[in-house]
Amino acid sequence: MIRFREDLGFYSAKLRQFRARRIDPTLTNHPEHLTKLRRDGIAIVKDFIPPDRIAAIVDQISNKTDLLTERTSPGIVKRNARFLLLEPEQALPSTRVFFQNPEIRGLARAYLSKDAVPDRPAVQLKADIGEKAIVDFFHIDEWRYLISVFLLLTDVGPDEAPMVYMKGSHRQRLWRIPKEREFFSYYDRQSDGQYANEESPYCGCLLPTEARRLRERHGYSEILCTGQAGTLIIFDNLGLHRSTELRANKRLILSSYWMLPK
Ligand SMILES: O=C(O)CCC(=O)C(=O)O
Repeated sequence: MIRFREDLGFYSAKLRQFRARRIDPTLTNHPEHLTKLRRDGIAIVKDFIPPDRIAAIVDQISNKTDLLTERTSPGIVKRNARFLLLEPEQALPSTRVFFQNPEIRGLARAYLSKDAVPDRPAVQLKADIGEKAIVDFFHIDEWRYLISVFLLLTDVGPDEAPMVYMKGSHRQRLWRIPKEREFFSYYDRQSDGQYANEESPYCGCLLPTEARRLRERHGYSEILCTGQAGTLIIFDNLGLHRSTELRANKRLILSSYWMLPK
């Protein structure tokens, strides 16, 4: 009985999301990025922000925070093998070129809805070589429509912890229903962003064998999200993706989610 009520809750919440989503290509000046996002679940845009602006952001991160050194400032948390500086915009005005970017806003709204809103802006640093995380397993992030936008602030090659994305895996397929259903009951984030319980971080994760079978069955291909500083990566979090461990240097990015209003 409880299970049935939960199922009903999940399916009606999904239906509400489905109704609220409106893809509208007129909201973006970059239909080519929207086409990729819709087709592959991911779009990577080289040279999105010029080098002088990237240098200004990195300078401000070094001068106004201790993210790159001691990492003791309030607002810095460690999660999934990375340090996050949450809500950075006020302390780091140079980041507005990303967080207030009209092209990103247009693309996010074109993909989700004209009412889509940004969420959880952060500076993210991966600095611990060889550290592993649960999100190194292929996973989806949500049951609701959600996209992530990353701006690379350092060059990210194969050794600098590039994300891996399974192109095409954001599409509606039966395999995702139990995964999304799992999120609906488990993945209740508290207001401070912490996970609701010890099991929640595993929600949405696949074992490597399951991921391989899905890739083969559906013909998904993997893309390694490398790029130079200034590259923009925008992806659908309902598609399968995973982080990789840092093998050299560091990876510094700005990140933000976009979602339908709650
Ligand atoms: O940071 C990454 O490389 C992967 C991010 C990820 O797995 C996520 O946002 O869920």
